[in-house]
Amino acid sequence: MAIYRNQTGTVEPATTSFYKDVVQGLSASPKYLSSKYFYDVIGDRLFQQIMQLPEYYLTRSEQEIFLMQTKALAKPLLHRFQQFDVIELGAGDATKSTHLLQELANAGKSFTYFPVDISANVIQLLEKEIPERVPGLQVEGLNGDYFEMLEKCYQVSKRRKLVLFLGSNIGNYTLEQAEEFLLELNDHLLPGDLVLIGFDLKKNPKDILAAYNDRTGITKAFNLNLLRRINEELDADFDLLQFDHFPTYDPITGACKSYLISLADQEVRLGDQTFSFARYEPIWTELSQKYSVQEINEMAIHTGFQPVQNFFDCRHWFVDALWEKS
Ligand code: AVJ
Repeated sequence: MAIYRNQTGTVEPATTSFYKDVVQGLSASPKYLSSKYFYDVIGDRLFQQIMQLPEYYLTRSEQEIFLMQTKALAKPLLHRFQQFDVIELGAGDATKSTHLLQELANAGKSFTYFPVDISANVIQLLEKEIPERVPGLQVEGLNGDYFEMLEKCYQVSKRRKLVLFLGSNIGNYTLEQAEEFLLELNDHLLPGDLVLIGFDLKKNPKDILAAYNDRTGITKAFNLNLLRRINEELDADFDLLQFDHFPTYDPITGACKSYLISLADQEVRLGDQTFSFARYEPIWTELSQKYSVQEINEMAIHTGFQPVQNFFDCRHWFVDALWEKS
């Protein structure tokens, strides 16, 4: 029996957008599922483990930037703005941004930090923990849609904004979707406002593939968790042993794609529908787009921003790009 409960506590999986998205993806050819559904409680926990993996360089590279270049990151902001707010889209545990917040607070600036996340749980934790890490900092967590919450920030204060979108979260968008997202972000800002966006850079394909195919199988479990979640919340009967994890990387386009591969001819039930999988048929589950510095600078211009400064880790594997709204 399905155990998905909506906010009124009733069980009706067939009406949720999760259900509709899954049916649409499994009815398509080739099949696909959206990586945004990776992040339930178990998925959050698996991603925490991924960030600790020796192969998963992204988190450590960006952490190095925030740790080693904190003053340089703060400088353009302190230079331009008398007063400002910092908004973080998809704040997560805010480990990286805390270094910058600390630096800005040390500079004697009083400002508000607005972490925005779709997880209410994450926001509750941050409102409690950030003031403990940065004493005196004003924190106002916002739980909901990125752009609606951005509008809310402007209602609360008319101060200049710095918007953080870190961790290569933008990599889950196709190039087209990323441009669309940045255009909409631009639309929600005022001229002179700043954005700092974390991009994973093109590099040796072996290093990229290893990051999405760790030896211990955590990334495989993370990918398969999507099927486990569908079983649990949408009344399906995927056999997790009959699917394998398969990441690919195309060094020309920079697209790192992960798939789940059906290991047998099989039928899977979802509610009252049945989906057939051929042996070795893939389900595309995730895009983790990699960029060149030139592509990033061009995207800034295309979407109404001016590149201000790129902050790299020592290996130039990752960049936090600072842009100003033109
Ligand atoms: C959280 C989207 C940045 O694409 O690298 C990690 C998620 N997927 N390992 C990424 C992820 C597989 C991650 N992002």
